[in-house]
Amino acid sequence: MAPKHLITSHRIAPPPTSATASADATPAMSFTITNTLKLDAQAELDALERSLLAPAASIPPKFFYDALGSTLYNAIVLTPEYYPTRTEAAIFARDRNDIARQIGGGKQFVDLGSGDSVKAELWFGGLRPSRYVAVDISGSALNDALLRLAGNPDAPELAGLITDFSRVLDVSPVLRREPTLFFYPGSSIGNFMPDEALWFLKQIRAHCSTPECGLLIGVDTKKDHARLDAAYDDALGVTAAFNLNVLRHVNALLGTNFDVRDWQHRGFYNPAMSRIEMHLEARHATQVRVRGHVRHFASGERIHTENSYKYAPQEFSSVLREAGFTDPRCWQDDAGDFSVFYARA
Ligand code: AVI
Repeated sequence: MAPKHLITSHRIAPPPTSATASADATPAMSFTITNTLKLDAQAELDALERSLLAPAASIPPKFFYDALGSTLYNAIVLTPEYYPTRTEAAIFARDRNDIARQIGGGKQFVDLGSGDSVKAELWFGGLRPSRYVAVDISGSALNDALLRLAGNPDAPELAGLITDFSRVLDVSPVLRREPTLFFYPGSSIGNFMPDEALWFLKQIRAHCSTPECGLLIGVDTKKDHARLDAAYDDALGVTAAFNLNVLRHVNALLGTNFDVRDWQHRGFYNPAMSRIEMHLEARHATQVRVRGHVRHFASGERIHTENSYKYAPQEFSSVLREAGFTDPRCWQDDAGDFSVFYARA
């Protein structure tokens, strides 16, 4: 049980459904948000400093997502080149009934990285979850999403957990020991190194308290290299802006003096590693103040900002089995550009 001060409760009345309905006519809905985010800000900044001063400089991808970075990410998914989000949505739309039959109705629905909860909400009709648990690092996104869902008369019981599961996944403070569907769409599993991805899946499996529990997950596939390159280096330069914006965010957090104009975006598929790599490359020799240090960058030197691993369907089925899941089922679009898996505990 989380300490009391980490829990906030909301009790709201959904908006009237017609001009004549009054708030009294509709039952109030309430939800609880638990916060276990032990964000040690100083330790995070110390680690960021070390990664910038390392011989092979890097910036962890979580620093992409300040307000502008999140807006740019929402724009990336609209570019013609970035196929994963719309392809996953098309698979869900086409195969929703079949997938829902495999999962079975009435389960607790745990949404890992819930964001605006829009993807999850589309499953409420077919799955009739017993309750919906939104899990996200952003308290404001989670609060906004649950307030919106509380106005949906078809929404199940609602709960939220603010936590950073990129290191350790612990949803036990909000989980009930009952059949549970874990939902991890969007191919974010690809942003983990393969050993971390396996560890993350094992942690989900460890939260499965009954054999009726399972995982529904979206995974990007290997494909033509030119298409992969284009998806992470779009013609409009949206992904470039998203990548470069991390320097502005780091300046704000750490007081560094990166000049965005000194850097250029590099995003390409590395077939030997089965991953997209994103880097920021110095356009010319430059130096940057990092707290009390000066970091010299040679012309062409790179800062590694993200990996996005791609998995063939058979490969990812094996990873799911290795993590302790059974009977993985896979749905793909006709071109095989994206995979959706459901695997039972
Ligand atoms: C969040 N994640 C699944 C995206 C991806 O495709 O790896 C992040 C991204 N980076 C650049 N474009 C999209």
